[in-house]
Amino acid sequence: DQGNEGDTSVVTKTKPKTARPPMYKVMLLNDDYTPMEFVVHVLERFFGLNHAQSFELMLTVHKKGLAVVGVFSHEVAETKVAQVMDFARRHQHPLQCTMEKE
Ligand code: TYC
Repeated sequence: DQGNEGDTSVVTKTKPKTARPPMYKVMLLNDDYTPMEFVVHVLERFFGLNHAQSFELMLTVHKKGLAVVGVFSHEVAETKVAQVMDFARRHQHPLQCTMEKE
């Protein structure tokens, strides 16, 4: 699209907007009690990361307090959070998982 305002030399382009769904960051929070191996297992099981990636990301959460472990559509993000929270609760670990609009 090329809109030329009257006969001036100013050319403006209107960008065709493709609708994208909002995306959500899923974050894991550090705590003092959840075993490191459990967090690694969670990352492998629910986020499709390999062992090395999971270990590295677990250490990032451990050192920094939290980290984004994935970015998903609202529905998928909600499912991941629910799965992690339920899995942690069933194993009686205080691990917290939250989501936030990107
Ligand atoms: N800080 C925990 C420990 O020292 C390990 C841990 C890592 C817990 C990441 C939660 O999201 C977490 N056992």
